[in-house]
Formats: sequence, C-alpha cells, structure tokens
Amino acid sequence: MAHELPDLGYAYDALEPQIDARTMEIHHSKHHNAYVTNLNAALEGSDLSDKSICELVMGLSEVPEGIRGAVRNHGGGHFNHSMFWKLIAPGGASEPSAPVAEGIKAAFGSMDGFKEAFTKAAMTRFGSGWAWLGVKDDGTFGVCSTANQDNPMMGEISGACGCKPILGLDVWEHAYYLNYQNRRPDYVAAFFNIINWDAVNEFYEMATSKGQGGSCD
Ligand code: MN3
Repeated sequence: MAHELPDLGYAYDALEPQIDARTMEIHHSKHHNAYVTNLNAALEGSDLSDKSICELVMGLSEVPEGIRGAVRNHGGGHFNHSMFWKLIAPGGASEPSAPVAEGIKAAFGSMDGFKEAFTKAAMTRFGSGWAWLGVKDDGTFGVCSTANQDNPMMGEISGACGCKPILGLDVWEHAYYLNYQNRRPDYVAAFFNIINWDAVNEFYEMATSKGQGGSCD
C-alpha cells in the first residue's frame, strides 16, 4: 500500500504566532507531501511496498542499496514530519508528567537544563537536520541531533544518538525561514512554548514498551 500524507488534525494557523500559517501550509502540503511522493516512487516495483514507514526506517540496512538513499531521505522525511506534527499539535499538556518529567530531571537536572541541552543540539546542527530527545536502551534520556532527514531510529547510520526518539525539532530553514529568517534561536525558543507533552508521553510509552519511536503506531 502506498504511503500517505497524514492529516495535520488542526488548522495551518493554529500555531500562530509561534509558527505562521503559510510556513505550516508549505511545510505540510509541499515539503512533507514531496517526501511521501518520492518515497512511493522509490519503492515502486520493490518488494518493500508492504513495509510500514517504521519498518523501513528501522530496517534501513536491509533496504536494497539502489534505493537505500531515497528511502533514507524521503522515508526519513515522512517519518520525522509525521512525528513532528503530533509533537506540536495544539491542545495537549503544556508540561511533561511523570515519568518523562523524571527522566528529564535525572538526565539534565531540570527543565531549564534540558532546554539548554536541546537548544545546543539544535543550534550546533550545521545546515539541515533535526534535534532530538530520546530514551536510551538503559532507560536514561539523551539529547542529540542528526543531519538531513536521518533520525535515531536508523541506528548507527544516523550518528551517535543511540536512543529512541520521543521529541524532535525540525531545524531545516524551510521550517522557520518565512517568520524567523536567520534567527534559529528564536524559533527553537518558540518551539518550547508549543510542545504537546501528551504526544511526548505517548512516544515515551512507545519507546519503552515496544522499543520503537514516533510514527510507529
Ligand atoms: Mn521539514
């Protein structure tokens, strides 16, 4: 079955002023849509068409070499954005509840300590990529970043994350340029005000109970 662009579940202007409607519309209906279209095109004629996006991303090393790059870029893009829309969906909890709150405190000392570490990951990602909060195999929390549309679910190929992602921030310029131009720090700061912590909790449950990350449902 072909992969599909998920509905946002909320209006493009629902996140203003933190993220403007035009950015959301282009980001979802153009950028994310293109990842889905290109992923489907790459998979056409392969025997991977029955695989879920989660299976594709987690099993990247088993994808035939000829289409592995396309699945990595476009499949990663589809996975990451599907997770991202849920993480900024309006109406959820504005702060984490246990055990996410406890995991953050144990790893970073406080919410401010977490924000500092996450902001650093987002700011030191040169060029395009993502910043992540994830749960490691030993249950502790960590922060890292990946390039392009890679994500920690891809394992070692994505870098040194070594975690299952429960929160991610798109730091590609297409995610913020219309409103923030070169001011990535302001965009990152705004993101903290719109995180849907209910979604983070759900991704935490998924990570700890199934060893999977966002977009694996
Ligand atoms: Mn994006």
